[in-house]
Amino acid sequence: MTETTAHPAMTLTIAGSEATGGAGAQADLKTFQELGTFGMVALTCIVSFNPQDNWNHRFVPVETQVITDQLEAIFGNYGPESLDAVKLGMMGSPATISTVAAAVSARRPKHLVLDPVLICKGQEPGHAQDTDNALKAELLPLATFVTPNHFETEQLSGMKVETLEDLQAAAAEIHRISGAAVLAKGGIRLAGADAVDVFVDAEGMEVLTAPKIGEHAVSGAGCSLAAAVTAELAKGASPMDAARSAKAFVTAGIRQRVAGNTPFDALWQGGLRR
Ligand code: PXL
Repeated sequence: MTETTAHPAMTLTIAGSEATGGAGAQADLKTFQELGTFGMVALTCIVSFNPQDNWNHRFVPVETQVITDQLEAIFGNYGPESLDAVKLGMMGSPATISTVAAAVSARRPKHLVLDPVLICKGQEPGHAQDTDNALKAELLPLATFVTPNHFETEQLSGMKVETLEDLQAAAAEIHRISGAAVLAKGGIRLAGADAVDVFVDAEGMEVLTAPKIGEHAVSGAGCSLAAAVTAELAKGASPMDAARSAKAFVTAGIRQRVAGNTPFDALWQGGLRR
């Protein structure tokens, strides 16, 4: 038997831990593995749901020096040119955003997928305006692909989104201000039988639809979607094809979701397995 060195596509997520395995870095890493890439994680924060307090989030930031250290280890080991695609998930504070922006802009990865996590399920919108502003000012300009949900689409575009036409206009606006490919997710938030997302890049616009599976948001859908886009881009897909594959991955994972005691189920990344 001969030994060889494997050359899988290399993917990194810079994201928060969500201990129950539904969302965050755990969802990203499982998605990376499921889609055949070599996954890496630099943690930005640790989220622990609180069963004694309505499953609210307990949030602990990782010290900025420790974030820098993790990225030094990763990029030192493989070299910036060896990382095929990098995903940015939950940052949680302006200090974390500045640290990550500095580290990433120094390495210039080919694909930088920004999941602009502004709030998590169960949190009140609008409590972290300074984080939203920092994300828009410092990370959005670096992104090559961005995956805002309904709320984040409104925040980033400054537009109200109630219809598919609104979602298309807002996605086009985010593309205009960022230059990035945009996959704006209507999810369960727009009326109608389908979960509708809008993809737009310099080549044009496409509406992606899949029948809604229930009326409840599923934990990990947004994280897994952006991670699947990251994995597909790392393997060489075009942004449009990455968006289509990621939507199919997430739709299958929502169908095969896992239930626990939280008020939301968790997507399972194995949904496309036969
Ligand atoms: O789903 C957004 C999200 C991202 N990252 C972390 C989270 C959550 C939501 O709970 O905890 C770490």
